[in-house]
Amino acid sequence: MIAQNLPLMRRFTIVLLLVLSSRVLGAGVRPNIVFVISDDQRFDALGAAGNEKIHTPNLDRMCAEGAYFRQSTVVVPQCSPVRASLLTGLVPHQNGWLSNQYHRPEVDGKHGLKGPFLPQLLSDGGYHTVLVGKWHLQIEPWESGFAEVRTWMPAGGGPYQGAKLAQGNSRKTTENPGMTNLVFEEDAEGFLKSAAAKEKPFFMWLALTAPHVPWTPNPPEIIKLYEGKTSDELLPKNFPTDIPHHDFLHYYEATSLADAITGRIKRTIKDAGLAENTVLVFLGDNGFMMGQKGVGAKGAGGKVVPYEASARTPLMIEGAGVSLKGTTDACVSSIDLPPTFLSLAGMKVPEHFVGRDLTPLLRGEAGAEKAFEEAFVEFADDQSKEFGDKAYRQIRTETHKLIVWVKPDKKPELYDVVKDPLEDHNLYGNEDVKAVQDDLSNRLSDWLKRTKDETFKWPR
Ligand SMILES: [Ca+2]
Repeated sequence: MIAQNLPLMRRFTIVLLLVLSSRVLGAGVRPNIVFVISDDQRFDALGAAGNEKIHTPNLDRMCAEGAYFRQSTVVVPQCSPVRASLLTGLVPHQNGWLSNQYHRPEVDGKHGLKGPFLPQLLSDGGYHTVLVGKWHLQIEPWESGFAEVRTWMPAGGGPYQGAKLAQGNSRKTTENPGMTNLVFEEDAEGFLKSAAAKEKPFFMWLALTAPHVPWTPNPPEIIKLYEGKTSDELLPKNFPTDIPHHDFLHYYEATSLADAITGRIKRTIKDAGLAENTVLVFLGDNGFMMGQKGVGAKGAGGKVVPYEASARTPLMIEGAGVSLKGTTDACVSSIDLPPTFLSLAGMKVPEHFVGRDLTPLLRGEAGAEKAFEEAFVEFADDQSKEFGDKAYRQIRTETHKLIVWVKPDKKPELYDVVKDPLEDHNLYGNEDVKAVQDDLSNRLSDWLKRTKDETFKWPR
């Protein structure tokens, strides 16, 4: 406490110094967290990933000024289950929300999914929790701990203009004439500029629908970026030129829209005077195959599979307290974000959360990357008609991945993701990679034991 008998100016100076020093040292200051989720953005739909044909200047700047996790994978490459995993801190085989199509009966329905949920924990810990954008879950946002539900989309997708959107604590939707992602942006910026953003630390979950199909229409300044280009001219590095592929022109437009929005969100954070105490996180919720390995050359089904373009997505973190700048090869996962957010908020991480706290990495602590030598991916829905036969578990390191299919008659797959980025050569069973295979197999088995995966046995 500051002594009451000090002259007023002196007391004021001491208070000012205390505030300043706590901000500089990060001690006791709990940062705001702005979490932007893009939809179906593959890892290489990003300039910083070596794609010279796409325009993502704002995300590229995040990769340079913040921490860019270029090896990052999502724990399940599909929209709804990855969101459920972010809410619960648990992977699908633990929380039961296995896919868009199938949830275990005991967790199905509006009140099925069990907490404690990340927003609830943050809210209980003194954070103001705000949702804007795509939701794609059956549980109500306000029942999972969002104190302020702004403009949101209960469904998993919709048109880029004239989408049916809800407002506040109701699922009732009305057609919004605006461009969907710009409506979300404006609403998110409305919050950032509001007095509420300065009252106490906040957590904002901003989920865009870009670049999920239908990819158009887009604003004129976005269309202009690719004027005169054709989809064939826009294939990313390594993409095979001799296979049917989806429409890269409009996929890139939609990705550039997500990029432009993220850039403006960042500027709004700055203009609102929040930059000094805000962490900005950008995550792609899953990738999109665009035709690779015969998956997703048409329509909306380019994900779920365990391959790089589906399971590997952009992840960048920058802002208050993040001293790690530039690219890291740490094998982090989307499931590491719930514990990381709680840790940033100075809160205890529940023991049952299976992700790892990224904050030692973000602070640039020596040796922190040792805890990130591997990441796990799964598609645990072995029940649905649409995807049931595609269920798998996967372990991925910086150099290799092992995929084990739930169906016992499907041969496991082992790839050297550095030498064989398109995963064309299955090395499983080759004598010269036996040591790698055994090591990955043991680590996968340990993970399944640790996460009590009762529905899948490995080795078998
Ligand atoms: Ca998605």
